[in-house]
Amino acid sequence: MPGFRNRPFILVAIILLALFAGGSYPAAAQTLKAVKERGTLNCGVSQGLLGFSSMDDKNAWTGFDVDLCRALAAAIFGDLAKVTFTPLDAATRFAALQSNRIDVLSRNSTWTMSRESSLGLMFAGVAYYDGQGFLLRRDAGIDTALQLGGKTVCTQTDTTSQLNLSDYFRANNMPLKVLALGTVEESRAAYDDRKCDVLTSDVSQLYAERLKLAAPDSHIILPEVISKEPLGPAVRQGDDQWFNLVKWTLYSLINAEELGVKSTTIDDAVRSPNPNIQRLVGTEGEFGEQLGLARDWAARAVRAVGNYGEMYERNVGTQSQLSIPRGLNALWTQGGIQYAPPVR
Ligand SMILES: N[C@@H](CCC(=O)N[C@@H](CS)C(=O)NCC(=O)O)C(=O)O
Repeated sequence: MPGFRNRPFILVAIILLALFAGGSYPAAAQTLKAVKERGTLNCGVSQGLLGFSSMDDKNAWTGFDVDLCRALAAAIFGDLAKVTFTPLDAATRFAALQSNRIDVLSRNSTWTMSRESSLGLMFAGVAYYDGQGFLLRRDAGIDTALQLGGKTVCTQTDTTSQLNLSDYFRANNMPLKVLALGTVEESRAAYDDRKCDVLTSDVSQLYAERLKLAAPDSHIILPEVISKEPLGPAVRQGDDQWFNLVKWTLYSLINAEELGVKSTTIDDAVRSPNPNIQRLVGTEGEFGEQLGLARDWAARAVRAVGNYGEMYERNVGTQSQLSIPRGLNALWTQGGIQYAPPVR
């Protein structure tokens, strides 16, 4: 029989298939398993950016990016404390993800095409819609970025800020002197020492840096926003389960705000007759199980850090020193563009 003559070939094919299925498929879904076995989530954050990730006076990490990781830890373990933070500079942040040093990067990082197409990473969503701006001394007498020609501008290496800066000056035919430094501390110190006239970065970061200057009120942020900086959590490519878990945890915080579910009302939400709320908090459906988590994964996340709006206001909004208006980060129902697909 012809089939019999082909037996060695079929056997080899079966062995190869078994190796492929056994070796490569499960390897792709290893992150959640590794995190659970380790008992802690490894989260990459910035080295110190007020409102996003910095140490408070009790030496605890605090901020918007930090809370996103605490929400993940709460969703996975039911315990917001099961997370280890690794502070990373702009240059080493993506390598830390590639080399498995961290499970997720939550560090004011902009979602761009090349970071996905050439670094083997994926952004799980937009946690904060930002854009690049300019900060300078009020007494410089400049009120539009188009008057910045010939000025020395401080920026940080290995960031989108550095690239957008040269694009903007070139597009507007303005001469530019750049002072690109390795850390945010160095940029601020150089600006403070008047080694540069202007500081450029994501606007949210300018708000944070201005507060650290000796007299914050003597510095202004110009009205121009010269780029799109959609900031969000990044993961490695090739682990769809983990990607989904990070993405839907972020979305669950945004959906919770839209549904009026807060950290303080989560226990009432569990008894809600609203099917949208029931699916979110796990009293209906098996959405948590499908992510590899407990049924009440989203309720755990909201109980730990609050919904998206609570997380925003506490860290960077009205209840914080930064007082950044919600702007684009308001929900789509409130004039912003934060919009999460439904839990269904
Ligand atoms: N969103 C931009 C900029 C990110 C960035 O690293 N900005 C600097 C400039 S303020 C920063 O946050 N540094 C914080 C740190 O070095 O810890 C990007 O993804 O490239």
